[in-house]
Amino acid sequence: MTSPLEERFPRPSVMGVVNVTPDSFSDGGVNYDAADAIASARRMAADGAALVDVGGESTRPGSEGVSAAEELRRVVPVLDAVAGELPVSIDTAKAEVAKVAIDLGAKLVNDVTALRGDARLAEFVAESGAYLCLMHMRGEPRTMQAEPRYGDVVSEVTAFLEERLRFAVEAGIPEERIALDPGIGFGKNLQHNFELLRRLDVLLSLRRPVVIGFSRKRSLGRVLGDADAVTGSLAASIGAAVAAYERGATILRVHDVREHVEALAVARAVADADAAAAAPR
Ligand code: HH2
Repeated sequence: MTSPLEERFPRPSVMGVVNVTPDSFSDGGVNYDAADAIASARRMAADGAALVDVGGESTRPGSEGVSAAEELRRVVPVLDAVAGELPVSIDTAKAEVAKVAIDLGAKLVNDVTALRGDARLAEFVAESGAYLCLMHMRGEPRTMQAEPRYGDVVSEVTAFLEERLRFAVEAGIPEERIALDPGIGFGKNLQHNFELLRRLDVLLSLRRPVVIGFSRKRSLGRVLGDADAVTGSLAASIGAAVAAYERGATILRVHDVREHVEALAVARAVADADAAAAAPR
């Protein structure tokens, strides 16, 4: 029996991003070569990542997606080398890829389609005992940033994730193995992304650990005044991660692990001091 997700990944836990892709928005293909990806994964774990998120398909705005065969070609050598030795998650929507990854030792399936992409994925996660992250995305990567509109982004994202959580539990995945992610930048503009962080308490009312992936996303460049930014800086990413942690996020998905681990350790020390000061004497 796997321990509940919140015990295995206490607040704040850092998830390091290893994109084994030539075309990710955030890192320009630095980990496309398996040897580079393996070295990055090991460095991230040594720097304090609680999880290393390995992905073989970019979901950047405008991207088209790749076949399962191509995704496997990219991620298997990396998983082969590190998934038995480090805590690894697999960033995929494909049951076939998730299955191979878990057989090689991956502990969590990070599905940006929230079990809508592949009908077999829910059943497979249920059987395997893996942890699962369900993420909100409006539309699909190819079209999602074309003027996204919501009535109230926070309640719509929360209602969606509540429905997907119910679906997952009905498919046999224990609730205590599931985390929820509002999907920063997935069919959302700058205002939507910041509103989701500002009112994170609404998503937390579903009583599941929350994952936030704000690292390097374009809203962080745009909020600093660059209207055409396609990425955000490290400093801006850390600001967003600390703000997300302080509003209750559990797992922060980031590209620069050491810097985020250090910043979050300080934010955590402040929260601990707060809790100690509030405790009855
Ligand atoms: N963001 C990206 C990919 N996967 N998974 C979760 N749970 N949350 C996220 O916010 C998230 C995610 C996009 O970032 P990145 O992996 O750096 O880029 P790309 O999709 O272009 O590879």
